[in-house]
Amino acid sequence: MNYWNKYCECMEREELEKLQSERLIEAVERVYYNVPYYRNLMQEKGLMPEDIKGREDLNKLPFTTKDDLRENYPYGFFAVPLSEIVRIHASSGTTGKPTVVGYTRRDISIWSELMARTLTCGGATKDSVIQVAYGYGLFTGGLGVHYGAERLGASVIPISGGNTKRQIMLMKDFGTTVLACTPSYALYIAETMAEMNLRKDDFKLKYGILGAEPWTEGLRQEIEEKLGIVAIDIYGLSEIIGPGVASECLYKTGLHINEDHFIPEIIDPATGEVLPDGSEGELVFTTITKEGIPVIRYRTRDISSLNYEPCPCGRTHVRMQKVVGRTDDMLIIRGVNVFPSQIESILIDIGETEPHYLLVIDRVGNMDNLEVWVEVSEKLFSDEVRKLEELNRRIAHEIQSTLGLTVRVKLVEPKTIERSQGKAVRVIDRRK
Ligand code: DLL
Repeated sequence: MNYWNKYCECMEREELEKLQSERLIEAVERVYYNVPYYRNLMQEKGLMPEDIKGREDLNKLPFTTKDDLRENYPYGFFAVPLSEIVRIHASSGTTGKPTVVGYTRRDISIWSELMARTLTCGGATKDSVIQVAYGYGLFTGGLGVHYGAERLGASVIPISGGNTKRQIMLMKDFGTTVLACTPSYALYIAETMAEMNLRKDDFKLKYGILGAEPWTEGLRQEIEEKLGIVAIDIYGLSEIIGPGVASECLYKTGLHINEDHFIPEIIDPATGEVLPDGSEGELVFTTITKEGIPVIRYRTRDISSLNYEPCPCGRTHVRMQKVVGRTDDMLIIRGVNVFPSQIESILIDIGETEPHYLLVIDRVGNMDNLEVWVEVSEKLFSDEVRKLEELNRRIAHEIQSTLGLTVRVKLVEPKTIERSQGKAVRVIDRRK
């Protein structure tokens, strides 16, 4: 069994929990003195940093939500001056504004370390040739894996997502052994290979380091079979660090959370109550070493459970069950996080449509496809085709430039979209 940092990854639980407590105390001090948002909230609750004596006091602290981050857009949660921040990433928010996260030099170094662990956990070594086909840019996937792969000492191909045929040609010519991308893109790559009359034996691929979206065991088997690889699930979110929060080992029985940096909890999403080990609920994380944007009890909205049983791989860090769903309406389409409300505000801004829309998501040849149906007025519908085409293009273009997602827009006649008696049904997800 390969470890990147055996000492940290296989630490006795007692020692690990002691370390978590020490780090939590420091983190609480850091946010109290440097982030007015947390200081105010703690003062309102009559809490001083000294009241937190260890991880057993975690549940005295308030939760943080994506909305809290958004309301303090862009830098309200930063705990250091901007001059200490060396990198900024962002992820989708529920409205037009993204959630912004900043990293100090030390944060980047820890992130690289955690990604080197993640890659090693999933079978990569310094001899690997790692093709990073996660998107580079504000999304944390590309650069997160990139820095980890360099820290590991592997050979990194920073190709980013897209351009699939060229991707495949380079994968073959460069002798890529590890593919890092979303599971849906891995499958798309496999299909494109088949269309190009290439067989899996034409490649040197061994492992897939896949994540950023939910995927089933069935999809894993298909990817493993079609690409001839071992496919590993990795999990993370921008607000916590990006990828590098948790990853499967080669036993594939849950994802080890990097507990020396993040303390996980499972809560009842309705009441906020902490649930006993093994229960399914909403995953919550507290970052205990982050400097740029430390977060306390961040509600991920992801549903999972925690398993503290020892893992045959020897790592002692708790395993989270593969994410089974979300408590909110966030959709993940080809790895891009999308809230229906974002599309709604784009449509409202454009203003030439009726306020009735429907998002239809399907998996066409294993690629997620989003079709946006929008009703237009009777008048517009009877107007020239050219006008409709122009509107269609504008909506698709606005969505592409705001969300970075290519969608198909279908303008429909008034009253085409079924009206609901209760809550509006805005999404039909046919992927399930
Ligand atoms: O998706 C970070 C990441 C990049 C993870 C590359 C893994 C690989 P965000 O864009 O902030 O960050 O999206 C975070 O994506 O709350 C989950 O809902 C979902 N998600 C991420 N990984 C998984 C996974 C990155 N392995 C949101 N399984 C999270 C299921 C996942 N859902």
